[in-house]
Amino acid sequence: MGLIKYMSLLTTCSVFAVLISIIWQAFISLKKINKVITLLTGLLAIESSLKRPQDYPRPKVAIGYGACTDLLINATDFLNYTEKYVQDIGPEFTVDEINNEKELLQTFAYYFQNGAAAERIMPNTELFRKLINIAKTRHRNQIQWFIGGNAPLMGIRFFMEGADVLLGARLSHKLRRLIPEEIKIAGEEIDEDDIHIILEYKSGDNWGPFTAPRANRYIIHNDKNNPHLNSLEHFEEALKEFQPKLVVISGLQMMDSYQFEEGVREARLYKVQQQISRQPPTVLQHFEMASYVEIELLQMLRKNVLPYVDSIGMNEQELDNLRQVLEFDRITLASDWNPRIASTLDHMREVFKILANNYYENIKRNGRLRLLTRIHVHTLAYQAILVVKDSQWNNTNVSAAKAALTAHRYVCQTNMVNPESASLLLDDSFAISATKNAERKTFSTQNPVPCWKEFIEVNAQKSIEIEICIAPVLVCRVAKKTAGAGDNISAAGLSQHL
Ligand SMILES: *[C@@H]1O[C@H](CO)[C@@H](O)[C@H](O)[C@H]1NC(C)=O
Ligand SMILES: *[C@@H]1O[C@H](CO)[C@@H](O)[C@H](O)[C@H]1NC(C)=O
Ligand SMILES: *[C@@H]1O[C@H](CO)[C@@H](O)[C@H](O)[C@H]1NC(C)=O
Ligand SMILES: *[C@@H]1O[C@H](CO)[C@@H](O)[C@H](O)[C@H]1NC(C)=O
Ligand SMILES: CC(=O)N[C@H]1CO[C@H](CO)[C@@H](O)[C@@H]1O
Repeated sequence: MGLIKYMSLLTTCSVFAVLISIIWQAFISLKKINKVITLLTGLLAIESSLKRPQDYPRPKVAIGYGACTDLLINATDFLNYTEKYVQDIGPEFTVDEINNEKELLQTFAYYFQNGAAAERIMPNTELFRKLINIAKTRHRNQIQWFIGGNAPLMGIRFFMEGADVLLGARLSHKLRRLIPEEIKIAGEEIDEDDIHIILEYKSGDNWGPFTAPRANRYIIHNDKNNPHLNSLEHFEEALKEFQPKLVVISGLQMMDSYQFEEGVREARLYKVQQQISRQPPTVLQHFEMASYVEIELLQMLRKNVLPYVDSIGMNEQELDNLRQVLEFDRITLASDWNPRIASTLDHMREVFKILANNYYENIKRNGRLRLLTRIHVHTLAYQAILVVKDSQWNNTNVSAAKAALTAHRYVCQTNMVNPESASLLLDDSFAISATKNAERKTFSTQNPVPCWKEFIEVNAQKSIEIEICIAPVLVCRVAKKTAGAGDNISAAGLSQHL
């Protein structure tokens, strides 16, 4: 009897334990959803706080260079995992261009396991065509075609946010039809667009022994038009008449060295420099970074582009790469896919400091240089925007909130943000620097986008006051699309300043 009683007590206890654990779990997930709803409400309120009068003029935005067709495909289904190729790729692994299947699988394996966004050239046209054929036949029902290229994607986003847009690109008739009629095009019509193969994966997707830590994409291209910036001259002509408020420079990552004879690439970039340095000071200029892998090209950008722009936009990988180029003259391939806010901010300060110092050292000799006054870094978990105080960039808080909401809307491919399809990767508070005893800021109900001011010492004589805003991203749980997200996010953020 005693034993049975004891057993039934035990059963009762375990039933209780299970019940309590279920209630506890429900409580925890309710708390999480509550937090998401609170932040979402706050972000939406900030997004809609920017009220413009009815007669507010449509801001004019001009964007160069290039366009392409994106072929989207499921990466893990498409690429056949092949052990003998993928073995022994260490952390120091590098391949600049992809010439054969082995290099394709190796580079993919490398970025996939790091969850790092990447873009690589495949000079081997035969292999590139073969891959497109395999996609079109074996994966016929699975592939999707989209308009691609940084410039058109940003352009359409600006248009959707109420801007008048001029796009510098050569397009086929087919691709032109995918762009709103109202967007003006500077560039000739061409017969065939360049194609980019976008290999997409979700967080948790498996490929051989590897698992992706986050959703991302790996892009391969074999461009014939874009590397030469063929629309540059048309764009230049059109700019004079258009008189934009903002010029956006993007797509320069397509300028892979193998496409050019000695010196030709440098000459093209010098033309870009002339184009942007001739704009009147009232015209704002933004440069959109990308996945650059060639140190020579980055050095040319450092000379010809970065000193002439007011603003730069990039993701966490590109920030780390840019910082290493500026600081140590070397590139990094994959870096942390989910960096802490503190370290991202420190890297942004370093980039700002180096570029601002360059400005003050050289402005006497070259009056066309511009002080960088805005840096926008988008990561999976948050948006960080740094602006110089009293520069032309205002509404930084709205810009950060808008960028954060756009990140969710884009990756989930929905306009309505559903709290249940979102998760937060951030804690309630964060340190504003990785240095010891750094101040902490909090994401609160009253203030979901913390902003603050601080001084950055550029050199012994010069200290500049800046403002930083951080907006949390309600990370889309089931990513539908990541290619092009950065363009939508950057343009959405910029549009709020205009
Ligand atoms: C955004 O920042 C501006 C300037 O600091 C401030 O006046 C405004 O109230 C902020 N907007 C919101 C919604 O917090
Ligand atoms: C993957 O393997 C299949 C079967 O061997 C083959 O038909 C296909 O072309 C391969 N795919 C790629 C991208 O090489
Ligand atoms: C690709 O397909 C596999 C199943 O074949 C699936 O598990 C994975 O989630 C898919 N990835 C994407 C990005 O659709
Ligand atoms: C933004 O700044 C510009 C230039 O300083 C100013 O003319 C404009 O009124 C400001 N806009 C808002 C919404 O504060
Ligand atoms: C969610 C979202 O805003 N997506 C847009 C991103 O930009 C492309 C074109 O540039 C639009 O088609 C999407 O609707």
